[in-house]
Amino acid sequence: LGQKGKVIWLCGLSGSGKSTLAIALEKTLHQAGRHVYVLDGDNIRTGLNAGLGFSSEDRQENIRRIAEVSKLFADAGMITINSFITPTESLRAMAREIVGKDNLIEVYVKASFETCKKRDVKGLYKKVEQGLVPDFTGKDSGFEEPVQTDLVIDTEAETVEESLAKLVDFVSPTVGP
Ligand code: GGZ
Repeated sequence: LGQKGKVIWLCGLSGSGKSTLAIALEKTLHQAGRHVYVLDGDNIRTGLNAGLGFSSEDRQENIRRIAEVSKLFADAGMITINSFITPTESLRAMAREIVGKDNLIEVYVKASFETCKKRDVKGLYKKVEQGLVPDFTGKDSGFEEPVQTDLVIDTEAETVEESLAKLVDFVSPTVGP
């Protein structure tokens, strides 16, 4: 009865390309008739998690709540695409535990700190340089590269089109119509 929900969890540095891929994947799955929704900082950190910052405790609570919400969405038959830095192995393990390992596909959107800094799509890295962003991931706050992830998308080596094609090919067997 109905379609089975899944959570596609994109992790990686700020500026690595998570949002771009999340939105492109959402469009592709939507066009294939799937009920899909993107969760990201723009709709989570402004609302549900408005009180949370970037200390390790707050990041943990951020990810915990997001995982719980995604689990509910999956129960409701939705595909959720999560776009969050999710900087540590323990946070990623917690998310997998909460959502359930069979319902979560983890994707590492890979780009180095230097590359993200060069791109600086939102001007955030400039502010980081000026010392205006405390606990910034990759600078004063750590980022652990995922060691055992389901898929790595290297946005330094691939075009957006190539990355999207890889992502769609990978997730389609599990979420496709
Ligand atoms: C990292 C920060 C910080 C700090 C603000 N460190 O690229 P963006 O700008 O638009 O998205 C980033 C977002 C990261 O939030 P997450 O919820 O994904 O982080 S975590 O998974 O670690 O909980 C970035 C912005 O917030 N931002 N301050 N100090 N990113």
